[in-house]
Amino acid sequence: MPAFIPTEQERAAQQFSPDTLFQAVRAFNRDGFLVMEDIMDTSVLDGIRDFLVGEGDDIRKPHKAEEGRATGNFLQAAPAHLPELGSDMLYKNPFVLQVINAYLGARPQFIYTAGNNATKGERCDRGCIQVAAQTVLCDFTPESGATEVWPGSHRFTAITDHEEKNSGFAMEIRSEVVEKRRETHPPVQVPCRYGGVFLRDMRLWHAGMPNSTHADRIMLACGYTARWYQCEGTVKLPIGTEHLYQSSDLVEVMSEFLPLEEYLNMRNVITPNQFQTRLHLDDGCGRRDIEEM
Ligand SMILES: O=C(O)CCC(=O)C(=O)O
Repeated sequence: MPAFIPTEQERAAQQFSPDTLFQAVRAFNRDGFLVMEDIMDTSVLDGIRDFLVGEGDDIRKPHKAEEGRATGNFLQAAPAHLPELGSDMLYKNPFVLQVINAYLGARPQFIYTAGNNATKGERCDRGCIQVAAQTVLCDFTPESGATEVWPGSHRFTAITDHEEKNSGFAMEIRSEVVEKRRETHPPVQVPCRYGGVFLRDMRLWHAGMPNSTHADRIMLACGYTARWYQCEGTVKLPIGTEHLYQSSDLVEVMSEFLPLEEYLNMRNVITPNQFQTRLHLDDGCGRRDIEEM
């Protein structure tokens, strides 16, 4: 599916036209993912990228238990403790918020930030559960480990398709279900240019893929949920940055401001309540901790 790229008029208005929005929302509903390119000036990302690449050299040695120890993949979130780098620009991109408001309903809640650095190696974490807006910090190609997705899988997947595998990090889709789907709707790796944003319905089957280049492949995700979903997750941020993370007509920031040291300890961690809802759902997935899944 080709990327959505704003026209000159849309860029000037910082909004897609109703026609483009219709096509974007239709494609997102159908496929479960959407790529938008040229929706921001990449110079706002250069400083964040350089910081993360440098920091990656220190992180990649002592891997955390839940991550790809054998593979080189690790979580690495936006540096909100260095506000001069502009991480706050990620959650308030007007094109992203416009599409997500149309897809999830008015004034979604911003409930987490995270990021993945795929260096050389294999990893796989097909999972299900909201919308992740992944800003890509280099050109994503099959060689550099562009995310694999299974188009349309968000429309039928259920908790019963999942099982716990060795990684213990997240549930994976049962192999027999995956192989059956492959026969008719095989997966694709989604290319996206530096500074583009890849939206993913979080029910969509997806996998991190090996990066065969020698350069880090980093994406930074902002997670949004529909208001009615009543998600328990909060965005962990350092005290002192409150003025940068304000709610608006387009988004409610579910923030939790922490002392610097606590923020730094939490920054690259996925917390158990991040995706959990207060709803009581019949299939049990609402109350299930990610650790149990
Ligand atoms: O980093 C990627 O390509 C995939 C991201 C992912 O698997 C996730 O955020 O759950």
